Amino acid sequence: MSEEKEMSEKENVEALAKILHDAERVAVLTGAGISAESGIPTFRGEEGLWKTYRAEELATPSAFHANPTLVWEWYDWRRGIIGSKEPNAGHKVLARWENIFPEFSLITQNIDGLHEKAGSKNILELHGNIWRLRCLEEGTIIENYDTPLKEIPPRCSDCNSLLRPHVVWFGESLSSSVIQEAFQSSSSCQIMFVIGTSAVVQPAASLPLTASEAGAKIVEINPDPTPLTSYCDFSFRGKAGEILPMIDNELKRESSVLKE
Ligand code: BJW
Repeated sequence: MSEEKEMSEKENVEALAKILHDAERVAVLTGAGISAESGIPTFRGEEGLWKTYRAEELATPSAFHANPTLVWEWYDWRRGIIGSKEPNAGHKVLARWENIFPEFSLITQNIDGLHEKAGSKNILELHGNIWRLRCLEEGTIIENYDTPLKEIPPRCSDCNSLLRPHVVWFGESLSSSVIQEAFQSSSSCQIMFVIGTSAVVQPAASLPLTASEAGAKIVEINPDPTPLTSYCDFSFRGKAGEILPMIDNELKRESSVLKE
């Protein structure tokens, strides 16, 4: 990293920490990138899950209808990876922030459960959770942490119908209460962090635009630019597990200086 870039990143961190110190309403939208440093593959990009598997073969209701075993094999494989991983420094900073801002909203597109594992309590999981299974017939939802699953495809213990992952596939609606709450937090926050998402999947990608239109400052943390970058007040080109602790350390420093 050149000295010039290092300086400007440091200055950006300092400027952001000053704003954050006075903030009362903070919202965060995370995507697969925040879990990349924990060892969980992202979806798109060079190492993305969909370089090997085509989305339309696996993450749609019609794919599941056509071949539930194939889809479940993919989820079983992912559950095996996710189950062995731990939250990283980025997840941990966000868990801490829940306790320091008067209003803090953590909105995630991730289904891996790592925010919860890091200690975050109030999480809006837009796309569901890989550790929950839903009965196709009765709609009942169960938690299941087996890796590997005992049977593929798994079946409901009550009615023997197929269980499906309790996640949101392309063409499916998100939970209306969850997405409503996410838009509400986005439209009322003063600062919104957008971390580790390619910002191409709707309606999640519209949340930062809503925040920006309502006057919030937008902070992006991502090694690569995204369609949102031009709307951002702060763009950190780097890894969430490195940038978030830098911001958090500066925020702690700012708070201790002001207390003296
Ligand atoms: C790092 C890093 C590090 C790496 N630190 N960063 C309006 C317009 C156009 C289309 C639509 C629209 N409304 C709805 C649609 C259709 C569709 C859609 O958006 N399609 C687009 C692709 C065009 N949306 C839907 O179908 C949604 N349903 C819906 O809206 O219902 C109503 C409706 C339906 C149909 C038509 C109209 C209305 C549902 C979307 C469900 C998405 N589901 C998935 C799978 C979940 C289950 C599973 O995991 O198996 O969710 S798809 C997949 O993408 C997953 C993710 O949550 C989601 C977003 O991906 P994410 O998190 O951004 O990951 P990546 O890999 O894309 O990006 C990672 C980023 O991290 C990169 O930028 C890296 O650079 C970065 N990174 N390392 C920080 N260390």
